[in-house]
Amino acid sequence: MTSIRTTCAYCGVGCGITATPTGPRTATIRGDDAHPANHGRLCSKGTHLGETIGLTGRLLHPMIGSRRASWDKALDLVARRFRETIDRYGPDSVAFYVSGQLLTEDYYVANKLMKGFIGSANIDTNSRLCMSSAVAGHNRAFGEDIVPATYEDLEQADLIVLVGSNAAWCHPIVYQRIQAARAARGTKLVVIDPRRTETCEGADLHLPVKPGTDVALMNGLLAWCDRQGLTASDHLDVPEGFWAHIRTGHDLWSTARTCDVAPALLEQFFTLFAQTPRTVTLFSQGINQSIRGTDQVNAILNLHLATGRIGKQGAAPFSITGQPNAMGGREVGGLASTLAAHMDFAPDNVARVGRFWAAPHMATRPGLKAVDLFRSIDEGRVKALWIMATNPAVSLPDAGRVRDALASIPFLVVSDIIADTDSATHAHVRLPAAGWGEKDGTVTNSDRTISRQRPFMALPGEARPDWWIVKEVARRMGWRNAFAYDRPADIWREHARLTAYQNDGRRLLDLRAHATIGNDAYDAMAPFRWGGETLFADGRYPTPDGKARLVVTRQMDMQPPLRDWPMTLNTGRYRDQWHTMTRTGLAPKLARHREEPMVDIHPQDAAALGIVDKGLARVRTAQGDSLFRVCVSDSQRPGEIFTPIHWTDQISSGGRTGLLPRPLVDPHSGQPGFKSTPASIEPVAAQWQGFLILRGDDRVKLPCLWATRITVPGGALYEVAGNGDPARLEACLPKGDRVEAIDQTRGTRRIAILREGRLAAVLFVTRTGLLPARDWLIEQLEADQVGASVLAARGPGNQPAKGATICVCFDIGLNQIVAAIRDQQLVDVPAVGKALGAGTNCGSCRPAIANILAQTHRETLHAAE
Ligand SMILES: Nc1nc2c(c(=O)[nH]1)N[C@H]1C(S)=C(S)[C@@H](COP(=O)(O)OP(=O)(O)OC[C@H]3O[C@@H](n4cnc5c(=O)[nH]c(N)nc54)[C@H](O)[C@@H]3O)O[C@H]1N2
Ligand SMILES: Nc1nc2c(c(=O)[nH]1)N[C@H]1C(S)=C(S)[C@@H](COP(=O)(O)OP(=O)(O)OC[C@H]3O[C@@H](n4cnc5c(=O)[nH]c(N)nc54)[C@H](O)[C@@H]3O)O[C@H]1N2
Ligand code: SF4
Ligand SMILES: [Mo]
Repeated sequence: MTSIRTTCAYCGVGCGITATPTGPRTATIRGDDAHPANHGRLCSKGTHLGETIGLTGRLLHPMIGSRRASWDKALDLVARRFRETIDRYGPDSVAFYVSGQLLTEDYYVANKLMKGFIGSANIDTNSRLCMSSAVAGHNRAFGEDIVPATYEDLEQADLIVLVGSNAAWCHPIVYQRIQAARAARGTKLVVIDPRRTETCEGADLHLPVKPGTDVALMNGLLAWCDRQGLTASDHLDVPEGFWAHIRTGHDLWSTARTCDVAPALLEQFFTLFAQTPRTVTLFSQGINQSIRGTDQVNAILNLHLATGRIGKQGAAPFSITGQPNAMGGREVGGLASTLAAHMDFAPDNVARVGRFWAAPHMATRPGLKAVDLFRSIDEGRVKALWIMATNPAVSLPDAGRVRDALASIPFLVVSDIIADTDSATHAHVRLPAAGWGEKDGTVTNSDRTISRQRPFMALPGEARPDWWIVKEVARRMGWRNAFAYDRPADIWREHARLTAYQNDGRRLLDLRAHATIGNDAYDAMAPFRWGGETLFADGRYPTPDGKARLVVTRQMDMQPPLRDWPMTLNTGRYRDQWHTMTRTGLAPKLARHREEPMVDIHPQDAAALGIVDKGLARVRTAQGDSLFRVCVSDSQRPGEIFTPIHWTDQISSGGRTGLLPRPLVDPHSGQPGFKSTPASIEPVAAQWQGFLILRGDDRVKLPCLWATRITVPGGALYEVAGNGDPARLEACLPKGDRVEAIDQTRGTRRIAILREGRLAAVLFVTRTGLLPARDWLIEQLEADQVGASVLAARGPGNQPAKGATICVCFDIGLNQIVAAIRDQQLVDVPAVGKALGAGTNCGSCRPAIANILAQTHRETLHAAE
């Protein structure tokens, strides 16, 4: 079979992939050597994309309620209900909520329909939760939403600062490029994050700042540079009082106190920064997801502008984007606060875009931003909503209220690739979208590189591309000619023409070279970067006077912890899962790195509250509460806890992080402050613990306190815990020959269900005893001839348990790595690679291995003393 070049489905690094189909729904996935983002490398998620392209859980037909419907019926219904709602209540009574996981072409069509034809700007995107503070910050400073940096800058910089970014897990290939640059030329790396993440492993400095103090830090650093005579105002518009503000109260000691880091550590960072003009500062959600996110962004941009670290190779501020097409969405103007093609709602822009689209009903002002949008449903103002490629019932703050809103809205449409998501459950109409490997179009990555996503599989069932679905609804609403697209290339050309339309150099986003691209050239399009290599090299910015603008940013006062909510809840990502797990959750290999949603807590806090490692704890906030498995870890600061965003009602009875954050947003961007919510935490006792391994894809709801599901080869593993009689779990066991073993003294019960010599299920529960490792039992799902001896839970060789999976590619567990380090006296990551293979393929686990090495060596030393 021929190989197809495409782009990874996941993060904004935008790695090129070569996919070679090996059957109708299988493919070999490799990194594309020729792609400028990754030069052939892929992280653990990209490497294992092949495990997620089967049809498990797919939505394959349009559904009206719980009944299958034809496309005609479903599209007619959507068009009719939107039309009726608009006729009755006006254009602002309807809304779209879209996603950075749409392709640029999909996004363009949805944006055009809402803003030019329906006549409302009520189209917002999950990028509101992700990039909107960066967008607002760029607009304030540069006059346009421009990311000036490129990945090549990472190879030319002498200092790289990561602020609020766990790149080792979230942008792994960027992180590997940074590590390669360090190895090649000694580039220094500083990480600023309240948590000691794997990204900090091997960094030159880690500043564990108090959350929400990044403005103080950046202003303190700017004051330091100013005192050293390193600042200048060329090409800058400096607001009155800017320097007076920076020169007051931003001394090293005050800054150290505000940020709660040691003055000596801060001084080391400031000195290094001052000495190193070629600096790239990468920032991500630790900066954006704050109720002062936009000011935090501008504090970073101020620093780079005023110290001349911009417009030069190896010196730039670098907002790294989350989703594969977060940037493409910004380019078409898919946020409620932007219009189209990097234009805002200024009257001449509205007129210009209106002319270009020949639009009958132009929106003239910004629409509702995500959090307000869902609140407006509650208030009865938005009555029809269409959600595409996002799962707000999980991912919005105060998600409990969002679910209520979704359950109450008069008309809800969801376009997704998966049939049952927490959001789709409430839909009146579900539309089956084409997924990765089937869809066709373009994406823009973090460094402005536009790449093609190309199909290498046929559309399954009746799935259709998102652009097709939207244009069919638009045509049924009466706008046939304006939405007469036959293929993505038609849309791409129109988008390119709009970026160039009456532009006259005012907007840097200008794709005029693509305005007349042929269909074949579009198909063959190689990755290219718009805007050139070193933006702003000439010192000119897309503002009216051509100058960049410094913005006065003030550190907000930090409130002391509240009596009822003494902890601060921080939320974020795991290395091997993607958001709400609708896709990564299908891959057995990706499941084993973190099998359950955990709350990380500092040992002091755990001890004070009676919380134990691997026990259960309930996290509460004013919005809601959820259960988590406990991970006691000194990588947390005291008083701060961390939970992952990935788990949903579909796979777990707890771990629902989305229920917890407050719906407070940044005043400029509307981005929620996901990274810090006042919270409390308490231990939860369970009388018994256990696990259930089930053959097949089916999902069961287990009647107990704690149940979380992961996919394993051939079936699923549920971890369970509860109170009362565990026997009620047995009702969930499939039929078959039952064997069981009971140990009364420990309260242990082991049950296996066998069918035709194969394992259908095993259930182990215990009140006081230990549970065996799951690995061997899981392997038995794929074995022939399983007998009653399966209850022993181990094979003849008595292999030791592997422990949590560290290296996904070679399936190597923590215990194996520790044993090898001890037995073979391994000293570094390459040595572990040589001994076990671990870390020698995708490399995502190399920071973890470095961490294990350091810890094992510390423990060995300790034991020797
Ligand atoms: N594995 C994986 N990778 C992903 C994703 C995924 O779901 N899984 N999602 C993608 C998407 S859409 C996004 S947006 C990116 C997000 O990528 P990141 O932003 O790197 O990831 P997060 O885990 O959300 O948060 C980053 C860090 O911010 C820190 N932080 C919290 N508060 C503060 C603060 O006040 N100051 C500072 N300086 N730091 C703080 C947190 O402790 C956390 O370690 O990842 C992308 N890549
Ligand atoms: N507490 C907390 N909450 C957060 C964050 C945080 O750090 N903390 N981070 C926020 C951020 S940065 C982000 S980006 C969001 C992400 O949150 P979401 O966007 O809600 O998460 P996903 O799971 O990526 O949802 C994508 C959905 O689209 C579907 N899908 C995949 N491909 C396609 C396609 O081609 N077409 C269609 N129509 N559907 C498709 C998937 O099955 C899935 O249901 O979460 C935000 N929420
Ligand atoms: S870093 Fe990983 S998830 Fe991100 S684009 Fe590359 S392979 Fe995909
Ligand atoms: Mo994101």
